Amino acid sequence: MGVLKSLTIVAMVLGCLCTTMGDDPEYVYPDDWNDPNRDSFLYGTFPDDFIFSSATSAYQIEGGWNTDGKGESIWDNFTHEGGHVYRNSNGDISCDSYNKYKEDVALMAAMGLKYYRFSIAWSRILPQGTINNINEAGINFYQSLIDEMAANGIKPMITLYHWDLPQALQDIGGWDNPDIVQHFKNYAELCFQRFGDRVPLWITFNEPWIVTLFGYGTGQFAPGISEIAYTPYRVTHNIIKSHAAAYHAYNDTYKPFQNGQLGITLNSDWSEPWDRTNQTSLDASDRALQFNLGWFAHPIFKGDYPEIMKTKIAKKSTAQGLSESRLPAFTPEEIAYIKGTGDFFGLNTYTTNQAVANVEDLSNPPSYWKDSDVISWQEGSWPGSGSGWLKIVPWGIRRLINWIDNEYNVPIYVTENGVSTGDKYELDDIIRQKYYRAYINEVLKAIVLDGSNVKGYTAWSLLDNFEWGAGYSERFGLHFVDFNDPDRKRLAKGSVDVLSEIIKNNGFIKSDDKGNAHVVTSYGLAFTCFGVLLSQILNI
Ligand code: PNW
Repeated sequence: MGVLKSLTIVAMVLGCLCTTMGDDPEYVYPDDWNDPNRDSFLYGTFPDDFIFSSATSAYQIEGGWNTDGKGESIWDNFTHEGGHVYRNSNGDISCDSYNKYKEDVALMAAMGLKYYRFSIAWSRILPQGTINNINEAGINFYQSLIDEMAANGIKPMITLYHWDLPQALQDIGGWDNPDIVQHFKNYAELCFQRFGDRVPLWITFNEPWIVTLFGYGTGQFAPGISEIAYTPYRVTHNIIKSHAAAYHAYNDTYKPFQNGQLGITLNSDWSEPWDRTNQTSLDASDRALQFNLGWFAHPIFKGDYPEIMKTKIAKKSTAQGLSESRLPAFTPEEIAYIKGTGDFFGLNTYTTNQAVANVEDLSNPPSYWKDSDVISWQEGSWPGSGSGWLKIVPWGIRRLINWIDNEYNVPIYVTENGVSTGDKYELDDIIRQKYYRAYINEVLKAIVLDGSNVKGYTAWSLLDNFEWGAGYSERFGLHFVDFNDPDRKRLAKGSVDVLSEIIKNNGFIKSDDKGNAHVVTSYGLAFTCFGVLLSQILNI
């Protein structure tokens, strides 16, 4: 009798527990993040004109590195040189999208995507980088891709520069030579002329912060130059001028009849103040963002570099015995020319850091890394991914969007967001499925709860691909690609279903989760009934 009595009580307790669980707020990361105010799931939909997209870049997926008249790029040169990339992998073939682009478009169509973000390989259409030698075969490739997309109702969001500078231009100094401004403008105009009638969204640069720091500062990425105190500031100066030149060309000559929008894509982690009750901590977080996003966005959206960069770098340069600041100055004419040259803010973001103030460091040798006087780190306990730098912190994207919205007040497109898993065959990519649901939900909160002006969300990436210095060892794809298969077969991962469902519903509809809640609730009811029944029989 004692056993039966306890069984009854257990059944009733379990029943009540399960029934209430069904109504609990949903957590996508229940074990790691459990702050209901911040982390509870939000059901709801995106604005009607919200854009869902998926992204790739030319060097990472196309292959065909020297096919049909394509010129060499700095990434061809850098990978072929050897010693820079994990296992000395390269993008010679990669996903072979140069030949398989129709399959790629079919994958997008199957997901219900209406936009696709890809980049043009500058040296495919201008093999030497300069306008005097146009490779029509390269132009035809992108025309065919856009045709195929149009046939499937998919519109292009085109990045002009996703890191693959023609080697011939690197040979004359690349982004460190001010002549690059005119070369970039010529290349951009060619793209506007040939493709612009069908392109609603143009992005001049992808992540110039990575270009200038990894390409010219640390040398981890092509062209492999490592000088961290002066060169990144000079290179950024030229990149910003190049962006502005392309914007004006588009705005004056093409936009009036092509009606597209042109912006730039900047990358940043959210910088969480270590102590939100401490002003020094709050300032450090803001400084980290100013030295990263503000470096590019302030000149473009507000005019000139952020005040904090100008004062800090000038003061340090003097202390370091220099006669002028390492941060170059724009003339008043340049400031006026650059200010306002963005129709939107493209944001690539993946993760979050914590920030705390460092003591002011005026010492030699100078370095970009010392200039902001911020110490950043990630908590070891935060959930990880296939990339060492990428910890999964869903709430960070919402805070970052709010920061950008407050700071610049321009339309924001999330142009990249996603997560890597390691190099193994895996189609049920639970980490990525949870990541997309959680991060996209935080974007929804930024719009619905905070009123941020976010116009679109882009998942990185459509395919597993060449992940720069990590080669093929980190997989970001919604689709698995077998790089040992000469046919480079693509297989949909589970995250394809998750994203397709979000796209179909234009957000998160409660009923699509009723399945789970119902199961739990009905288990609960069953337990309760069983308990009640037992108690009746036993007359307890
Ligand atoms: C972005 N990091 O790059 C790029 O735009 C993509 O081409 C790339 O594949 C994607 O993010 C995933 O990494 C980054 O080391 C590359 O911190 C490296 C870093 C961050 C972003």
